Amino acid sequence: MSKLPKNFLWGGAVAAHQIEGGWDQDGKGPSVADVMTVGGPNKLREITDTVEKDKFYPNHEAIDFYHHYKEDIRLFAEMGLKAFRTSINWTRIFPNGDDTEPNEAGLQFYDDLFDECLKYGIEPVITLTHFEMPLNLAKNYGGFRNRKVVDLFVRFAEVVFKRYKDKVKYWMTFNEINNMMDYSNPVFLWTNVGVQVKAGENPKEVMYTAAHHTLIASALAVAKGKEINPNFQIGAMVSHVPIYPLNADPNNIMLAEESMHLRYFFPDVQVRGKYPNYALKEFEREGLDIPILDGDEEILANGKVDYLGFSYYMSNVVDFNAKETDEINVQGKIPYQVDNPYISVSDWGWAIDPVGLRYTLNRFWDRYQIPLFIVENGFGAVDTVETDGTIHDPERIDYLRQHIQEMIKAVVHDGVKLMGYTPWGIIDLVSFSTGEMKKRYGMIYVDRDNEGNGTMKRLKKDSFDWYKHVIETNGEEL
Ligand code: BGP
Repeated sequence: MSKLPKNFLWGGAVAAHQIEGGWDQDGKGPSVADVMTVGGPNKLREITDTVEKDKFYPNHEAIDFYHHYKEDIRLFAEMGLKAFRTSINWTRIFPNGDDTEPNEAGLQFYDDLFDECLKYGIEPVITLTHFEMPLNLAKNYGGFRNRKVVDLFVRFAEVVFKRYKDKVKYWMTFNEINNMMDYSNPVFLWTNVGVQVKAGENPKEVMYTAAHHTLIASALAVAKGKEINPNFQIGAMVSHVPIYPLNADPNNIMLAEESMHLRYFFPDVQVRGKYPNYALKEFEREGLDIPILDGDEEILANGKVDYLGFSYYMSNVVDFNAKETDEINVQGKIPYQVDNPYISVSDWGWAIDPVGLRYTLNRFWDRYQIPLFIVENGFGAVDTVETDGTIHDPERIDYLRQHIQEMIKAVVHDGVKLMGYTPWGIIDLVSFSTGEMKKRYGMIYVDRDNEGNGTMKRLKKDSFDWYKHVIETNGEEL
């Protein structure tokens, strides 16, 4: 059997706001992530309007990567990573989003960070924004419901594209741009697009308005990036949770098919450069007034992405006999969702489905025929440090092994074109949905707890050596 390509990008992924800390250092301004307090399993994180003195904000210090990045990248290099995915904290560059000049100290930080990666031959894979919109743009502009924010985002993109044009080749515009489809969950609208729905508004209309502006911003950024460096590879990034029918009842097949529009809407626009008919029909049917301006069609058509990056953690199942629900939880429950009787779930209720990854890769490849990139996949679990400092995480290794096996089948057996694999939380970090530290993903442990105590010391877990060997053998030995 043939093998994974030699240049396959084995890596690890994080997001600036979940690791950096230094939230107000060297001129950085507050972002939407900096006013989110701690939640808990199945509880939404609380969004505060401003930083309140008596509240704990886990992202403010996170794992202090801002000061530990050299040590951490040395560990990534030891693991053999060929790619490191992170984001640029927008408010390090434009503290308020609408400042006249960028903040030089912020720009310098990423210069140093990328240099450090390149020193070890690690390719930076950069998300322009991973839930890090300037708080000022969310509060005073209404986030992406306001078209002015499109220009401010594109200006930010232009500044960083120009600055890092010789250091970064792989980019993505918005992290998990499609999370906002779950607009009943205020956290997603807040973190994705800086939007809060007001009483009396149609939340779906607000969401699609912000979605349209975000898609325009993404397309304009892609076009701008290609102008600055035609060799850039600029991708989309979506959260992908495939939706299966519970059984062979044709009603369920059709329900699952239709539910998948929730997942495909954003990549359909970003890859194909135009709105899919099912969305235009939905706008018409529901009388949604979306501010699509003259010229927008052209902008979308000129800003198609080069590749599709996606996160994959779990799958969903629907049954048309189930009661339609709009229940809000951190898993973003969809209408008609039921449990999958064939698979188990993690401690946080995430369905563990490695085959779903191969299925996803094939569905995406068939639909889009552009390179794919698995930029997040991982297992959140509680880890225990033994008295001798070792950390045994066999469940995490199992999860990753099974997913990598299915990924290899998709590439080697099915012929899917895949650029790389960057598992999520290569180093422990603040959980996005819960704000916890105890939901750990890393192969490197960080001594820091839910309350913000700990030495920040880094320790290798068993998965560290395991993944190192996987990379060394290019996936031959798992
Ligand atoms: C994705 C986000 C990440 C990340 C991950 C794991 O949705 O892109 O930012 O955190 O999920 O989720 P959590 O941290 O909630 O376990």
